[in-house]
Formats: sequence, structure tokens, C-alpha cells
Amino acid sequence: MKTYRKLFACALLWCAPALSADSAIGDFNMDGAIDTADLDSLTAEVRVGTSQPKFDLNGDSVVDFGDRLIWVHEVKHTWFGDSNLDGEFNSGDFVAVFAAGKYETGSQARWADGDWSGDGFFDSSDFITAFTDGGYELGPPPVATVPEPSTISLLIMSASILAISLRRIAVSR
Ligand SMILES: [Ca+2]
Ligand SMILES: [Ca+2]
Ligand SMILES: [Ca+2]
Repeated sequence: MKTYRKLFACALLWCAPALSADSAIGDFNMDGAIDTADLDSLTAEVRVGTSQPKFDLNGDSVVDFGDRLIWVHEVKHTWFGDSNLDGEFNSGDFVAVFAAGKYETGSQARWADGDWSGDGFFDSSDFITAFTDGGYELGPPPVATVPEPSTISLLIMSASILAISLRRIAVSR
């Protein structure tokens, strides 16, 4: 049974990047770009709390901060605080958010305006969110050493390998 589980886990690990590339996970408005507009719509969905399945990136049937974490870390491969989404959280992001002029004004703010916590405003709690994430001036997050297959054919191929392996195990018993 352990072998079955291991094979299944391997297939999932190998296929996840292929699925991501083919279905543009995180591009909620389907305009071909994964940008702040998508993150802002995810954040709005978290606040509304209707948990539409298309925003549920971690598959737990709830759309919450956990899905924002997945979008920022896994989909966009960056840090909280990276307001201009250039892959790094640094002083350039502070320049951008203070230029937007929403800090502690009570005006509605988006990601690019400094609302990293997702409550719709830019205040001190956003710095706590960003610095808790811990990416300030660290450059881009480290790249995971997972192979990057890019087409659905790899998904089919790995599913076939899994099926053949399972059949062999079954026959050998
Ligand atoms: Ca979720
Ligand atoms: Ca940045
Ligand atoms: Ca905020």
C-alpha cells in the first residue's frame, strides 16, 4: 500500500507544474497575465467570503488567507510586500506604495497601494504581514528543485507510467 501511495505522490509532484502551466492557475480574469488585478480579485473574494471554487488554490473549499499565500508564494513566486510584483520585496516597493498615498488615510487600498494584509486598507498591519513573511531585501524566493515539464503530454505520460507500475505490482502479488 505504501508503494501505491509513493507512486501517486510522485506522479502528483511531477504533474503539478504541467497543470499549472496549462491552466494558468491564478489568472482569475483570464487575460493571459498573472498580475495585481488577479490578486486583488482573490483578496476581494476572501473579504466577501463566498468561497468561489475558482479562487480556492489550496483545495480546502474555503477561500482565505491560505489561498493568498499560495498565490504570492507558489503562483507568483514572490513575497508579501512585493507591491510592484517584480519578484522582490525591497525599497522600490515602499517608494511605490507611499507614492500611491493611501497610508493610514482610511481610503480603499489594493495590493499595489500597500494593502498586503488584504483588509482593503494600507496601515501598520500591512507591514506586520509583509515582515512576518520575511522576504525583505532577500531577492527572489529560492527556486524549488522540481522539474518543469510544460505540456499536458507529460501529465498523460506520467499517468501511464503510474498505471503500468501499479499493474506490475498487482501482477507480482
Ligand atoms: Ca482554500
Ligand atoms: Ca518589488
Ligand atoms: Ca491592509
